[in-house]
Amino acid sequence: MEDTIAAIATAPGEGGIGIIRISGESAFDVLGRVFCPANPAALENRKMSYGHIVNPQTKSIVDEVLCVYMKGPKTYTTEDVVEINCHGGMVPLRKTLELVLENGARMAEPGEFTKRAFLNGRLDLSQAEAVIDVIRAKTDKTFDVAMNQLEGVFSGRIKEIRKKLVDILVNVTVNIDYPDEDIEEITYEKLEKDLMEVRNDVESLLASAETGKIIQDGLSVAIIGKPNVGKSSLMNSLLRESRAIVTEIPGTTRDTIEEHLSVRGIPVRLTDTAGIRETSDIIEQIGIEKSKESFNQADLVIFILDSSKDFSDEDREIMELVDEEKTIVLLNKTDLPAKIDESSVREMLQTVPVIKASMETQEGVSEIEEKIVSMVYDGKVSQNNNLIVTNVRHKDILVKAEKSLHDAVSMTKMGEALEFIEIDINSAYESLGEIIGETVQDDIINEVFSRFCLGK
Ligand SMILES: Nc1nc2c(ncn2[C@@H]2O[C@H](COP(=O)(O)OP(=O)(O)OP(=O)(O)O)[C@@H](O)[C@H]2O)c(=O)[nH]1
Ligand SMILES: [Mg+2]
Repeated sequence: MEDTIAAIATAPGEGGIGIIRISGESAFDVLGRVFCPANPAALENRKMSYGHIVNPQTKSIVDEVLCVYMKGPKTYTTEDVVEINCHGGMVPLRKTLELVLENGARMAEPGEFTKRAFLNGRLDLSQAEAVIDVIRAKTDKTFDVAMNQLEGVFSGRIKEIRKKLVDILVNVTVNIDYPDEDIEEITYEKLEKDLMEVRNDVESLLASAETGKIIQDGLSVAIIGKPNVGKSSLMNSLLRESRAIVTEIPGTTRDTIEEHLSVRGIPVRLTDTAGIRETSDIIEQIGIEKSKESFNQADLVIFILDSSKDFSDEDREIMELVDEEKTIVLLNKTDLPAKIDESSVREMLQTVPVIKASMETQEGVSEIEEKIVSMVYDGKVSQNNNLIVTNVRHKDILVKAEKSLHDAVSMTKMGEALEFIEIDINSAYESLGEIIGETVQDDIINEVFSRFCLGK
């Protein structure tokens, strides 16, 4: 039997209301000890009731509240759950929680409510993991993918793949154990075909993992270029607000500026940097060092050139630093008479995309956004697909399963004994079970829930 746990379920700080959640067998008893309903007869399952939290020893009123009691098993944890809506300040919440803890509940650990939902079978492990992703989602896309996982679409796919593996395993095992019986004899051609199908399923999930990582963690984008080309202007355009100082004086931005934004649902960490040039100014020098650091670390670099000026040595020096794989060149200030065009860029950089832009007229801004989006989806994953592997734990397991399937296929091709092939098929099956928590160890479960916040 599980003990009864309690925690503040709302975010710390001030708010209209703050909620204390209690879950466990004695949740209702605990409530009964500290809650005085205005109308005791109205205290019903799943109905809000109004009243006061009262200290049973001193009889003093702690807070004026609304409470709801939800009888299990159709609750978040599947246990009996109570929620007390207090005034949303730290003092009423802390005092009420203290009283609840003195009257039969213990403090919940981070993620313990969701852990119970998992242990009691209401959510599988990947659904439980999605809860925290839903809470932390910063953009619509991240949220959609997490919701999809919470709803069980991802687990459903894993279960389908495991079902195929079970069918194969049954067939293999029967042929190992009763080779002389009158059963359908397994052919290596059929086995190979079946295994390949499962392997393709696993591979197509894995193919989404790179996109998934960006959807989860965000794409880091650095804007670089020599002074005065319009880097800060681009940052402001992408943010649609005047965040960075823009002046006609070269060297305006002296420190890197980082902002978070959503580009069509993709979380982006955007860094505006100090213009790179030779300078004796010590502050600017440090800023330039930081610029170089941030463009080394960025997933995508937007390198801006001023198209109204001739190429300078400064432009050339930066060009030499550029990694073509992750760079977009922006020819800015196209509203002014042109001194350089795409062909000038091509002399040094053959393969990078070049976009013509003007921060004065906003030309090219949406093209940059499209470029960012297409880099993230990269032809492997379609934009409206929400079945995407975003969790590193899942990805590692899929890699492991893919390896076992690869080995099983190779052995089948070589006509090895079924006993050996069975071992690999079985280990792929077991690995995939770790994703949904069917074959998972306690320490992994504990690690998963330790990432959660208190009260969830
Ligand atoms: N005509 C024109 N002017 C622009 C354009 N983009 C930026 N500017 C102007 O160019 C000047 C420099 O712009 P910033 O955005 O501050 O340039 P920066 O690259 O951040 O400069 P530093 O911070 O000094 O490295 C400002 O006066 C801008 O108004 C453009 O597309 N067309
Ligand atoms: Mg600037």
